Amino acid sequence: MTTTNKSALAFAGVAVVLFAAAHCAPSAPKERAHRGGGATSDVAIAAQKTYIAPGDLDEYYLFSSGGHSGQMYVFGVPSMRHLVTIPVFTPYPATGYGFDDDTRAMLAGHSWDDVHHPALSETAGDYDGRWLFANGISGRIGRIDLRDFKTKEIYGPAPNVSGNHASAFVTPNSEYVMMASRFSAPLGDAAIPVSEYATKYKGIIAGVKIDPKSGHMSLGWEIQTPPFDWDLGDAGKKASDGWMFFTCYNSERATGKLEVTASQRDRDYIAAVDWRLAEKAIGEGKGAEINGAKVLDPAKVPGVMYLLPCGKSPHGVDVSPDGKYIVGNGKLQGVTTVFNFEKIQTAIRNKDFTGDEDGIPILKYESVKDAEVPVGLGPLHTQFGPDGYAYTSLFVDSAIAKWKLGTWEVVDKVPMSYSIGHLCAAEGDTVSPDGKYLIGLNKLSHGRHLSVGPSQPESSQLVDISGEKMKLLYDAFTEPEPHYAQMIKADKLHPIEVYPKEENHHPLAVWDVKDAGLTRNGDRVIVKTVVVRSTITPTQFEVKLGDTVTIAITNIEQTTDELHGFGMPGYNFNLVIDPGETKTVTFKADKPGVFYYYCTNFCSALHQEMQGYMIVKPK
Ligand code: RUQ
Ligand code: CUA
Repeated sequence: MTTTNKSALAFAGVAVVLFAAAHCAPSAPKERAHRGGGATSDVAIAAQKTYIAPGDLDEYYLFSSGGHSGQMYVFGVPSMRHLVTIPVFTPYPATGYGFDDDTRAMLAGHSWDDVHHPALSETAGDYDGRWLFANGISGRIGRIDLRDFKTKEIYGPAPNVSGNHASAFVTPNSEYVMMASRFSAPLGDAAIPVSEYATKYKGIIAGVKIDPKSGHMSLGWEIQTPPFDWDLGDAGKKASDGWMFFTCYNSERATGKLEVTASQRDRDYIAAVDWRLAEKAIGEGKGAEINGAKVLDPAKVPGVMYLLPCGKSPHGVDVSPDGKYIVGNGKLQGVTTVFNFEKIQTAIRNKDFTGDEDGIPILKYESVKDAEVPVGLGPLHTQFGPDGYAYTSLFVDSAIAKWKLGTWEVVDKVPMSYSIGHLCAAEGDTVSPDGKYLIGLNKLSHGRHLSVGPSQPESSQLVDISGEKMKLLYDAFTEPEPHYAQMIKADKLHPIEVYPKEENHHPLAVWDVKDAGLTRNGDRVIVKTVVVRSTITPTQFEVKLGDTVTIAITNIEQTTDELHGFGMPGYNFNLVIDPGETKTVTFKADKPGVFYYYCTNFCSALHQEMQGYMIVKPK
């Protein structure tokens, strides 16, 4: 199908109308409060399916991106209860994140980012429960350790990657976590005017290498591209292992009002990148050094990158569990386009090209596509079930379509309230999806909850996909602003209960209150501190104005959830120290006076008594 400009604009018009409709939809909280019915009604069945009795546990963890909150939200599924918030790019006083020396250094002065796509680490294409990666638009990737649900590393900003939206996507054995730039920019620091965008601005696709033992991230390779806006990505798996796919819009290389200027062409592209070849080419020294990164020019590395034409400004690209199909979601169309990996390989072998973009061959559309599936208007993202079914979110139709791989038949639709973006099926982007549950991550929630003023919460809707027909089970709400989420079987994770004392090798740790206290070396002061129910030792200490003070706090508890805080409002910090953990905070004592500190985490009946004073003596 070719979509003309007119019909695309018409679809965009429909989107506007639907948005308006959603906003005007009368909310009827009274009626809603009274609906219900007998024990066999749909509502009762849905209630039973989502009800987790007190003390019982959920079957899945849902890791949901927190958008521009810079955090990740963790839910239990099917209850949809919010379990915890994991700060990644944003200071979070509730857990002391961004206040102690280590996490403050990790944030490096940044106080926010925009997280869209979580990526669980994989082994053989399946979630392995080790790490969770999260992209930051600023060109960073955060790594959360699922042993303790804490952010352990922030990589970046990666050189040359401008606007890291198409990220974080991991390869099937967590060899790489991928990045790509949404806002092309001149490479190097040249302030080249936007009028030279089409020729002087470049996009970048980057592979960040993951150390298989430690999870440590380091830049692997970069590929420069024409100034397209790279949007989403997915790694090939099984049949297509070794390849990476990225969608783009703005193949027009336009600037200004992209809404108009970047919607002129009937087709944009999905890039197919042979990441093993990229790795090899960098190893052979084929990259040019730009801003400290080795960057490949795909025109000079034949075979590293191809372009598949895909309907107008495609959004999500998703690879089927067997790796045979690459599904491009053409957000301004009524279809998703399914490409066949084998046909792509044949077309590459036969040089079945229709042209090139800056030396990158364009494969012939008719030779590589298998189907255009009429899913409905505004397809954005696709997830998979265990039984050959695919589920595509439809932003404009505000629905999820269920369709069959191979026969391309659309078999069911369920409405979403309202305007769904991403969707997430249980392990739905692995080589072995679970089915069972699907969550629609909606952009609007208007009228489906108690009003909280002009800014409405974000809405996630739980859908039962265990049967032939999809069934809406539950509405859940959260803070801004989930984009993508991933759902992993709960029994794949084994979080620790405490930090074992034997594993604490912190040089400033003290495990006995007798060893707590202050040591001075010139104007460097170290205060070794012990927190345990219900005293902070020392209960007071004195420093001099101008001293550089490090308070090193060890929580010597070995009981789960016995956290202690160390808050000092006068110097604007709050630390939270988990059982067995040592944290430090370093600051310049630049204000004289008496400053109280106290435990911020309720820990015992004598929690209120956990307090002390720092005296800063004027010179
Ligand atoms: S995007 S609504 Cu930022 Cu993942 Cu598709
Ligand atoms: Cu320790 Cu409250």
